[in-house]
Amino acid sequence: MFNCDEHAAYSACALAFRDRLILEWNRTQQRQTYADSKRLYYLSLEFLMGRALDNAMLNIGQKDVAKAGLAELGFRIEDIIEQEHDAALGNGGLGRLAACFLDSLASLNLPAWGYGLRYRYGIFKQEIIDGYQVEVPDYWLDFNPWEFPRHDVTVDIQFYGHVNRSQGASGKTTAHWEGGEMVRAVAFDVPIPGYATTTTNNLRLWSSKAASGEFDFQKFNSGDYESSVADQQRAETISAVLYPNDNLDRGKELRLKQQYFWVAASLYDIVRRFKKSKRAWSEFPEQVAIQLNDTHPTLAIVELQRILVDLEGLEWDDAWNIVVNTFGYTNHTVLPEALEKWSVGLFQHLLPRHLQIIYDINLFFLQSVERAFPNDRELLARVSIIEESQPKMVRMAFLAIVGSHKVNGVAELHSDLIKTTIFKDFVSIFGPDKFTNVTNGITPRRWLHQANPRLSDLIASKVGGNDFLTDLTKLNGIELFVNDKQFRKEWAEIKHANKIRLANLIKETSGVIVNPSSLFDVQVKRIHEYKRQQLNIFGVIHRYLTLKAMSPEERQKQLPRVSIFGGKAAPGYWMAKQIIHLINSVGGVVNNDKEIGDLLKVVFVEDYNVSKAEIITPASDISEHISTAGTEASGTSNMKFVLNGGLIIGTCDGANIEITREVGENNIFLFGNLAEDVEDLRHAHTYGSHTIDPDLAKVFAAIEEGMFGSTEDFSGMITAVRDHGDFYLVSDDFHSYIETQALVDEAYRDQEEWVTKCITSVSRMGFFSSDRCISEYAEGIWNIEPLHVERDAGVRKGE
Ligand code: GLS
Repeated sequence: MFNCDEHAAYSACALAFRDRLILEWNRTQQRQTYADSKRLYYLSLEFLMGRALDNAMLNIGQKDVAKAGLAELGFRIEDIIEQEHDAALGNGGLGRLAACFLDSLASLNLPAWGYGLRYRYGIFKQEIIDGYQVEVPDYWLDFNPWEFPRHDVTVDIQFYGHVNRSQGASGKTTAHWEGGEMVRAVAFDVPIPGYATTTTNNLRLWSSKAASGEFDFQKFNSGDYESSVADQQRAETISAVLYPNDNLDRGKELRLKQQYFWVAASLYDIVRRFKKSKRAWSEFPEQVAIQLNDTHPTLAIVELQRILVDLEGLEWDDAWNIVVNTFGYTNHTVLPEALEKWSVGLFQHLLPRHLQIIYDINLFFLQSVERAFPNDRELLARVSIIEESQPKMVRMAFLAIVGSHKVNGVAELHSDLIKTTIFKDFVSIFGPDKFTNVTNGITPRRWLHQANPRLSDLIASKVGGNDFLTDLTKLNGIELFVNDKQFRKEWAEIKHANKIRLANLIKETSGVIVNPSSLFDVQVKRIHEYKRQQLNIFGVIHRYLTLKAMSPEERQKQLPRVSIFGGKAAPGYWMAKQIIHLINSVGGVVNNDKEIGDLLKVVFVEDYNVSKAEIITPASDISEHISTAGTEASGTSNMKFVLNGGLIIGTCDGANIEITREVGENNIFLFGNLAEDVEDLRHAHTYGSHTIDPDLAKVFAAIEEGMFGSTEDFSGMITAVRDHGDFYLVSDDFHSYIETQALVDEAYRDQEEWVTKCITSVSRMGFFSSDRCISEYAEGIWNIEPLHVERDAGVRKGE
């Protein structure tokens, strides 16, 4: 008999759903073209989508049917879902936000496309070998039923070359970008189904290949085998790999090539679509909104100006008006090491015409500043798009601000910080209205309904069905049941079952056995000094030393805790890799200490990704969002954890602040110094005396005595705090962190009160839906409206 294994069953199931998606995708595109209303284009170098099948089944509303069908064939749907490889075209929060936005855009019936790159290799797979991170390539395209190659949609993209000028009959000079080399962009379309709607939007990912055809037969035939494929390989390199850095710009030429390749192909596509409407160019911003997800796509501003002026013959000022009214820019970080700058020399070489246009944009901008603020040369130097350094650099964030009509941060504190620090001068120049805040959100479909189906069902049973999934403010309906015994019992049972599910994953992947009745303390996110996993692991060591110093009787009174870590370090980020190594080394000692037993376990979950987040998030009791105040722009996993009935220990940073405002101060464990004090503390570290917290000093002593293996391995982490100015304020916040962790223990002992806190918090999380967030963008920045869908009944605009 034909052997249908789990992978074959997955393929069959995926292909069946994909058929359905493609039908709706076609209808949606037809509807949008027919309605001819304004569209949003979301340009992002990262889309961290995760798996598609479960999401497609749930959004279409046919998961039960699939489950029954698979069961008839002898399969469990969970096993089939697990066959799918994560689409991991992103590093962390920024890429996952883009994925949540696509879900909301479709669910809200908004006419929108995503544009990105189809990397052959997504974010690397992380293996932990002897406690160290090892990176393994993520070749995810072996079988991907969720993309449609569009060999009919290609664009040739130019690089290098030189600029000539010619004078037309009218006397007007035109620039011509000539020579250089061409690379072909091929479109791959990924359908994005909305929840409980037939709207299926498009995510278009570009793949690179040689423009000159497959490979050079002439060279091949004359025996020059290697160079016959060299062109092809060089072209394919552009979309080969995702840069694995989060919050870090390394200024590599290939990265700039990726950026131009992607924005040029996307703009060509967008302009081609607009031109079909035969409207006047002045109407472009009424038809097209383009959102820049961070500065990565900023070249789109320059490219559109080039298209309008060089290719379409518009006057500079008319073109620039169109450009500015089309673009919006979202800033996702204030960290200086993440703010993109490209050397003028590299620009000159790779994109000579674009550099000229940037110079002109800068000239006109500085002239306008000079008019408004005469004789302030320092201001001109500070805001110039060109940094007069050695070498000269193009400041991409400044270019993005000057070329956009709105600039937004991603949480209130962050939006305030950009206005008062890195972009302060631009607020004086453009006025405060250009700068706004749109606090991030998450899609409750994936992050509650899909990841935590039992909790989602329990909530639905109390708030009158699944409508809360499209209007998350309806969650407040469960506050009425906070004292309902049966409801509370089911609530606690669900959390426990989720913890058992995670305990099983931990056992399978790391061999460590954890007790699901312990307090599960989770910190999963990219490993970064500013996110302070080092503070967490130092705290864990402090706990271990404290337990060891206790009498056995006293020890037995302590609350058992499992400290769970997960996250990738950028391959070149040495300190982050040291942190991973320390966590694993501490685990190796603590987990095998018979005296300690279940009182403390330390686990590092290998290869943290979206699918693992779907298991980890619903299982946490407390999660850690403990960045140095003022460094984490928003954070989004903080929202996911609270939505899934876990509490937070965190600093007054990013969206933690708004979460506190919503859930109430009694339902969150805040600690540490405030953003406004950070600068003074850093200054004091450098210029005053810097004493280390005594409890932290004991932790350092234990590490230096070799309690967790070779001390050399961890010396960098210690000296960063003790000798190199403690930039991330680990010592300053240590005491407050330890004390607050003790409060967490105390609170968890009172399970009745704990459950009350959790239910109350969930009921107040409505604000953090990405639907709210996208609606704010749609109204305040994009000016787009939903296209209401009634199957087979045409289109209603507006409402
Ligand atoms: C980030 C920020 O670091 C996060 O705080 C934020 O939640 C996310 C989405 O806005 O963007 N910026 C970045 O470069 N990577 C991120 O995750």
